[in-house]
Amino acid sequence: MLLSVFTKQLPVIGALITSASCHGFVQFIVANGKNYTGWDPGFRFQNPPPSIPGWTADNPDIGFVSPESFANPDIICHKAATPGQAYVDVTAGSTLTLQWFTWPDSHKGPIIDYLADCGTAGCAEAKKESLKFVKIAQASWKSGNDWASDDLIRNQFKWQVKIPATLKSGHYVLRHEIIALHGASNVDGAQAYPQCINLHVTGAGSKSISGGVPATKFYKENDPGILFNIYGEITSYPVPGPSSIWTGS
Ligand SMILES: *[C@@H]1O[C@H](CO)[C@@H](O)[C@H](O)[C@H]1NC(C)=O
Ligand SMILES: [Cu+2]
Repeated sequence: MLLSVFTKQLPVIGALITSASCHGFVQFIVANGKNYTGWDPGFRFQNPPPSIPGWTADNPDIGFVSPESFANPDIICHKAATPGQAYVDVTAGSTLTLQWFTWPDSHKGPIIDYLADCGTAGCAEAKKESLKFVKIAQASWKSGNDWASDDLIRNQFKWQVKIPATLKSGHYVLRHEIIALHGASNVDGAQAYPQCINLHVTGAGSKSISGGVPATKFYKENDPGILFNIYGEITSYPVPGPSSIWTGS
């Protein structure tokens, strides 16, 4: 399968993955009953890369973006990302499923979803620095040491995102992200795993996204939800990023 292609072609990188203990990426996206391919880090060895809705990223170690880079374009859609050339067709108001290729137990943290409107030009040529994102969903600490990431693992690495029913039809980038906090009690110890996917939203909605911000403005190294100790007794967790959720109402 995809991963075997990956290890067959580059055993050195395969070893690197093992030493980095293999974090994860969104391998499939299911919407309106169709199953689409996300960006697999192994696709970097295909020339040309496949035409898929998932944005490309330079992440051969299946790694993360560090808080040192939170003001850098790498935080937008992962390292050196370029736009996906296809779209996931999804009806406003429906729920799509993002299927991660594995996720480690240790990597506890929030799972956050954002949307940006690509405008009439569509997303395939989008300039990521110009995308203005709103948060559409967030899940984080639940109780004890149980986090949204544990829900993902319990659900066979599938995560569901509902597209707001009133969202007007058009082309959007879904920015789906897990922030792993296992090392986050140290400055620059948090790990962001953003994944971008192009959506073609259809339906009768009429609401445009408003109040979005560039992803380079989401987080800072010292935000209370970025510099956070998950090993003490937790009573609350301040989810990082924009404080409001865009619901389309
Ligand atoms: C999507 O397709 C892949 C590859 O065929 C499969 O492994 C995966 O289970 C499918 N996902 C869903 C939710 O149907
Ligand atoms: Cu990891």
